[in-house]
Amino acid sequence: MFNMILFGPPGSGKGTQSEKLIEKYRFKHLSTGDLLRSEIARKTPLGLEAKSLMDKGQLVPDEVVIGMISTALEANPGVSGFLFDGFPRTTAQAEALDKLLEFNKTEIGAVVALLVPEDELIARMVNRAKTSGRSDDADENVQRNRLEVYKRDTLPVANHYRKKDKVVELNGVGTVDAIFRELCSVIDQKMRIHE
Ligand code: B4P
Repeated sequence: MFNMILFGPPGSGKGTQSEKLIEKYRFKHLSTGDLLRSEIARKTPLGLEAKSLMDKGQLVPDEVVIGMISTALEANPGVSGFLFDGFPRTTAQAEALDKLLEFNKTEIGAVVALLVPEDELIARMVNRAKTSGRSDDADENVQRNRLEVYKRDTLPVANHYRKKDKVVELNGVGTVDAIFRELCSVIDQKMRIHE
């Protein structure tokens, strides 16, 4: 079993690349952003709480997302690997994930971080707002807040995995296909080591 985390700031292309990776490697895709948006679409109590936080560019509480991931892991026994997209976003989430995986006698094989400059991130989110219908994309103040939250709460997650020697950094600027090729070459190499 090979599990990986696609790491990067909001708008860095995690969702975009995940779609291509799951097709090629048949990972089970676990995107906390997608799981939360599905709760919002179904107007569940969790979704209503999450929406008000996401619309301000804030993170949803750790216990909520950890609970969602724990349920998803239990619901998918026997898969060849998980691709975590947008999770973990805090050190507490990373520690909880490590424990959940250890309990299931597995671990994270690689953390691939997409590096994209801030101006490019804002430009992409402004562009995504035209078609995504996502209320958290519509306002530049919210986008800036998401980047601040990322620097404060999420960047430390990279250090958590750096200490375990799991992080590979990739340039996230370029065509989607060129970035995908680079990603595949890192994953193939990590999978060979993991075998
Ligand atoms: P997410 O759904 O994770 O989304 P994201 O970080 O905004 O975007 P992503 O990196 O996936 O970018 P995409 O491929 O779309 O989070 C949304 C919110 O949910 C968070 O702010 C938070 O409130 C909440 N949340 C989620 N997980 C949580 C957690 N674990 N804990 C707490 N709260 C959580 O790419 C962006 C745009 O760029 C797209 O338009 C795309 O077409 C374009 N693009 C992609 N690659 C490109 C390239 N190479 N060149 C040019 N454009 C590109």
